[in-house]
Amino acid sequence: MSAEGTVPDVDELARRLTKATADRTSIGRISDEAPGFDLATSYAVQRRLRQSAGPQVGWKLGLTSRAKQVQVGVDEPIHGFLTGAHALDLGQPLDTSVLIQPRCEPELVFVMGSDISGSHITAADVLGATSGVAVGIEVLDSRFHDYRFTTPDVVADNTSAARFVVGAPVAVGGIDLRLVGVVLEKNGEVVATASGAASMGHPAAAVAWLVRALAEDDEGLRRGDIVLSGGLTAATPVAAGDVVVATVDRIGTVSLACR
Ligand code: 0L1
Ligand code: MG
Repeated sequence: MSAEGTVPDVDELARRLTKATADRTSIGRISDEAPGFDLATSYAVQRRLRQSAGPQVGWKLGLTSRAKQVQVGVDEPIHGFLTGAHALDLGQPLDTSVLIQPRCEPELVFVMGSDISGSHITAADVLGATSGVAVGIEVLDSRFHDYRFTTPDVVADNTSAARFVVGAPVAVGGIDLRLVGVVLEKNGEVVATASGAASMGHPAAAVAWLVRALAEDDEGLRRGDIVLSGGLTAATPVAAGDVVVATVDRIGTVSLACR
């Protein structure tokens, strides 16, 4: 970055975030150095990270629930990408030693059964294009000190994405995703609860928001993509030895052991 307040260099910022991940060392907010750092530039940084991130397996929404927005002090939804390197298999432990400050949150995960794109997509369209919905646990790991960031900071940091695990998908027909109960447990204790409506009123509405946002870049969802539709509760910090369990009524249960 050149002088204070000037538009940051996209390549330099992508390098800085990549290094923070590799070094397992958090960094200061970009927005503190460059008040002119805006959302368009931050999504450009994220696109640069995506170019070198390996095969993409899907997308994620962030900050779609009030609980999440309050936790990090950012009050608008954002989106990021997921690659195979982010994925943990069922039963695979989370290696916390390669992360900076991991947190876990429960997600409803959409598995797309057909391509969907466009700037007028609704929740009903999303449900029609969905082959199944699963319970997921997302592991976040902000590359910024203490999860302190503005919207452009966290967008550039690919919405704090680090790892995720997804359970077996079930067909959505007949299940009102607004009403499903969500329980997040850590080491046998309930740490947070929610219902599906926590994510923008309906998790499919959150995915529709994503599709409309992607349309601005002439992108969309493809058959087989998975979409993390947004953390339904505040995220809980985890360390080696912890076991996190996410349960969603009528959808299933997923657990994640941390070592
Ligand atoms: O997936 C999310 O909701 C996280 C978005 C980024 C905010 C955070 O790190 O909690
Ligand atoms: Mg999330």
